[in-house]
Amino acid sequence: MLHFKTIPEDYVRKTVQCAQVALSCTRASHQTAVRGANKPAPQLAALTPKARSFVERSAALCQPDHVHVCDGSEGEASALLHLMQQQGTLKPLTKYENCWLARTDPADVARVESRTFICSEKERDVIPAARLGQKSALGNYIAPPDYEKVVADRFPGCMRGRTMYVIPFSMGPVGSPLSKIGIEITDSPYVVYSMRVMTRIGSKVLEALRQDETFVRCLHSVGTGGVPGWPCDPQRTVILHRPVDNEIISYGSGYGGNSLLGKKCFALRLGSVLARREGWLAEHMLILGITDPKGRKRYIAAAFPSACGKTNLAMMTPSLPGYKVECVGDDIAWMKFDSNGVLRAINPENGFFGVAPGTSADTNPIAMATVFKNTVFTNVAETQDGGVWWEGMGSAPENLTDWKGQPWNANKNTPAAHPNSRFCTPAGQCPIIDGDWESAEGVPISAILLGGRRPAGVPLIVEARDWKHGVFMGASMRSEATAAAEHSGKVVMHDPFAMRPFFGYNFGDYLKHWLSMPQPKRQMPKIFHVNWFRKSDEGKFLWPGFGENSRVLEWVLRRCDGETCHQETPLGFIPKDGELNIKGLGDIDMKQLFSIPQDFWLKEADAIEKYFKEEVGEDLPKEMWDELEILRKNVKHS
Ligand code: GTP
Ligand code: SPV
Ligand code: MN
Repeated sequence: MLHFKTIPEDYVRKTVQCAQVALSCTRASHQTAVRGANKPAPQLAALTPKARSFVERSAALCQPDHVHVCDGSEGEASALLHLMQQQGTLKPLTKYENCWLARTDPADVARVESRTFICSEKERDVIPAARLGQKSALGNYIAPPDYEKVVADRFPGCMRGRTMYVIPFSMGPVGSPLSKIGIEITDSPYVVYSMRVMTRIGSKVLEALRQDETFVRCLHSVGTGGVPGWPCDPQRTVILHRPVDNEIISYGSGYGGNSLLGKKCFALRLGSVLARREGWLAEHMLILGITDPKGRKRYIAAAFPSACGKTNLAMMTPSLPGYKVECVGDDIAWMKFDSNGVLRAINPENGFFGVAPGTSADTNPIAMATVFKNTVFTNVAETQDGGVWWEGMGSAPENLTDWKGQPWNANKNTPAAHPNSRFCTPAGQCPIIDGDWESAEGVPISAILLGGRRPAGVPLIVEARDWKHGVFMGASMRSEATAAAEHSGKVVMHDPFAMRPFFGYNFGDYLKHWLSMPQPKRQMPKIFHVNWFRKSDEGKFLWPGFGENSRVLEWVLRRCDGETCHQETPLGFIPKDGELNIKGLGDIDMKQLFSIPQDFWLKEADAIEKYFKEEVGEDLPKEMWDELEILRKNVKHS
C-alpha cells in the first residue's frame, strides 16, 4: 500500500480526482502514449482488485497524464522503441539486428548502495545488534515515518506530463511453484523495455494473478532533472524496501538494479526475506550445468560479488576437452530443497544485464554470440559504422564516440565505455542456454562456489570441510570494490556471500538461516571458495581464468564424486599436488597460486574478527566464532 498518512486529506481527495481523469482516458491515450501498438492494452478492468487499487493509488499520488497497462506484445515493444528514439533515449545500432544504444546522465551509471534502505518496525530486523543506531556496512535501515516522508517529498505529481506504465511481471517461469509475481509502475519507457527483456511481462502474468492475487508492489519514477533523453534525479535518488508490505519504491535513477525492480530489489532483498520465512534461499548466484567427458551432468551455483565473474563463468567455454557448460542463469538463484532432499535452483530472471568491458571473443565468446541481436547497450562506446566497442573487446577502431557522446581515441586517458556499461539481452537467445533453464521444479545443485577478487593471499580453490565451515567461508568473504556500485578505488571490502548490498534482513539471522539448512535426508551440496584474481608480485594474474576455470570445475566434480584428490590445509582442502589438471597451460606458478602465507592469514583472521564484532556483534551465530577460532588455530600451527 502507498502511505498517504503524511499528506493532507484534501490533497488526497484532489489527486484521486486527477487520477480518475487519468484512468478514464487510459484507452484513448494508449494510442498517443505508445503509438503504433496494434493491440489495445488490457483494460484496467482486467486487473485483479488489488492490482487495480495499487494502480489507482499510484496514479493518485504521481498524477501521470496517461496510464498504460503493458501487455508484453511485440507491437508494444516496437512502439516503446519508437517513442524512446523520439525522446532521444535510444538510438539504433545499425550494424546489428534490433540493437540499441542508451547513454545515461553521467551521474546515473551504477547502483547507489548508500541510498538503498530497508524499512521495518524494528531496526534490528534489518541491522545487526552491533550497529543499531549507527551506520552499518550490511545495509541501511529506514524507520516507517521517515519512509513515508521520503515518499511524500518525492512522489506527489512526479509523473505529470508523462505516461505511467504498469508492468505485470513474473520472476521465474510463469506458473512455476517457485516463481513470484510483481507489478512495477514506472514512468520510464527504458525500464519497461528492459523489464521485458529481464523478466516475463504482460497479459500472461495478469492471467496468473487471477489464480493467486499475491504480488509485490513496485513503484518507480526517474524523477525530474537529468539530461535530454535520460531524466533522473541523482541528488535525491532513493531505493526503499518494505518487506512486511511486499513493497518497493524507487526514485531518481533509471539505471540497472536501481530501476529494474525485479532484479536486486525483489529477487534478492525482498526475496531473501520471503526465502527465510518460507525455508528457501534467494542468492546472488549464477547457475551452470556442466557435463563431463563421461556424459554425466551436474549443476553448480556460484556467488561472486558484482563484476567478479558470474556471467563469465555461467557462459564459459571449457578449455578442457570433453567438457560442456550450459547456462541456467548469470546473477540470481532461488533455491529450495525438494521432498527428496535435493537442492533445486531456478533462475528468476529472463535476460542478462551483463558487464560489457572485458567481454571479448577470447574471454566470453558465448556472450559475444548472444548480444548482437535484440539487445540494449547502455554506456558503451559507439563505432562509426553503428556498432559498439568497449575496453577489453580488442583493439579500438578509429573514430569512436565515447559513452558520454564525445569523440574518443586511444590517447584519451578516460575509458571509452563506462566501466559499468552493460548489455541487456534475452537469456533465451544464448547459444548454450540450458535445456532445463525454465524447468518449473528447478535444476539439482551439486556444489556451491563462493569467491571474490583477492589480489593477495587467497588460494585458487579451497573446499570447505563441511557445511558449517562453508557458511563461515561465505560470512568472511572479501573482495576488491568494482564499478558496479559507487565505491571508488580498489579497496578490499567484506562482502559476505556476495550479498552485502542485497540483504533484506539482519545478516546474523541470514547466517542462522544458512546454518539451519542441513536436515536429515537432505543431500547438502559441497561448498568451495575460489579466487581467479590472485596476482604475482609484478601485478599479473597468476591464473589465466575464463575457459581455463573449467580445470577448477573438474576438480570440484571429482570431489563431489568422493575422489580423494585433496589435501588438508589450515583453510580447508586444496587439490593434492598434481591433482589439478594444468596440462598444456604452460607456466603456472602453482606454489604461489596455492600458498597460504601465515602472516597474511593471521591478519585476515583479525580482520574477520573485527568485522564480526563491529558489524554483527551478538547477532553472529556462535558457530561462526567457533570456525574463526579453528581458522586461527590452524594458521598458527601451520
Ligand atoms: P554483475 O553482473 O555485476 O553481478 O557481475 P558478474 O559477477 O556477472 O561479473 P562478470 O562475469 O560480468 O565479470 C566482470 C569482469 O570480470 C569482466 O570484465 C570480466 O572480463 C572479468 N572476469 C570474469 N571472469 C574472469 C576470470 O576468470 N579472470 C579474470 N582475470 N577476469 C575475469
Ligand atoms: C550487480 O551489480 O550485481 C548487477 C548489476 O548484477 S545491477 O542490476 O545494477 O544490480
Ligand atoms: Mn549481479
